[in-house]
Amino acid sequence: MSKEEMFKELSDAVITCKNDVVTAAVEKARSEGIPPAEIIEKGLAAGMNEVGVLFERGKLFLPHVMMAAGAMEAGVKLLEADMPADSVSKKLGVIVNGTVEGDVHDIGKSIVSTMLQSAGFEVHDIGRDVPLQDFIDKIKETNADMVGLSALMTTTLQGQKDVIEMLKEQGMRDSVKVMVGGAPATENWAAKIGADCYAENASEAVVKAKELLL
Ligand code: B12
Repeated sequence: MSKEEMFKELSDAVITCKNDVVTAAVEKARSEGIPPAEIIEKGLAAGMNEVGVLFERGKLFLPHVMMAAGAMEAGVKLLEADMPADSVSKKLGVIVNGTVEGDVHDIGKSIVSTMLQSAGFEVHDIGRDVPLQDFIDKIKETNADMVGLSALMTTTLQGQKDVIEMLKEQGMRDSVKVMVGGAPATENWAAKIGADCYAENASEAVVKAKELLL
């Protein structure tokens, strides 16, 4: 089976919403030596995006989306063991990552955390629907070099801007880099709110974090 066929199988497995089908497809791809990051981004996440498109067109309903999200999470969990953070080498930097207040979407944010961690960053994932002040508190507590702010809805994007304003007000803006992401965020939005960078997906987040912190 070619790599492309394997990615299609992973993507279709997420669309079927069945955890065991996803697990089997992940095991197969893994045994073929496909790197975990590719299995996630080109296979599982592609399937989840397809679910999003079908949902937006009214071809699928919310329970289906929730089940697909569960199946995707099961697949990612399986791969997390393959991407251990290198605890021996010096950490590349400390990153606080979370989804802003009012927003419960966390699949993409969690993938970003996993990939940053496996690239060698110390990641503090503070979850979803996170009160904005909690980002500030966690940055202080961990002496973070960077904060990642995820928002999946146009209505919660504003939270990214608000955190930047709060960092300024509290005199912390110069000591922490801000990376924003999530489907409605864009390069333009990041520039407009004064973020240090925007990344479209988890691999790009790793590249940009390295650019900014190393
Ligand atoms: C799955 C899903 C859900 C699941 C979430 C499960 C979970 N645990 O996350 C459930 C069913 C719970 C859900 C609920 C809701 N959802 Co919803 N959901 C989606 C869906 C279909 C897919 C999102 C997803 O997981 N994609 C797959 C992942 C891998 O991609 P991703 O999240 O984009 O992440 C990647 C990048 O964006 C980036 N990234 C993400 N975060 C970060 C952070 C940083 C720092 C960086 C650098 C990069 C980065 O990297 C990731 C990996 O590559 C989207 C549709 C879509 N097209 O996005 C709607 C969508 C986001 N939901 C939507 C809505 C409206 C809702 C609800 C209000 C219910 C409803 N009426 O549909 C509630 C929200 C409640 C709330 N207060 O938050 C709307 C938002 C519309 C808007 N206003 O903009 C969307 C766009 C669907 C739609 N068109 O209506 N949803």
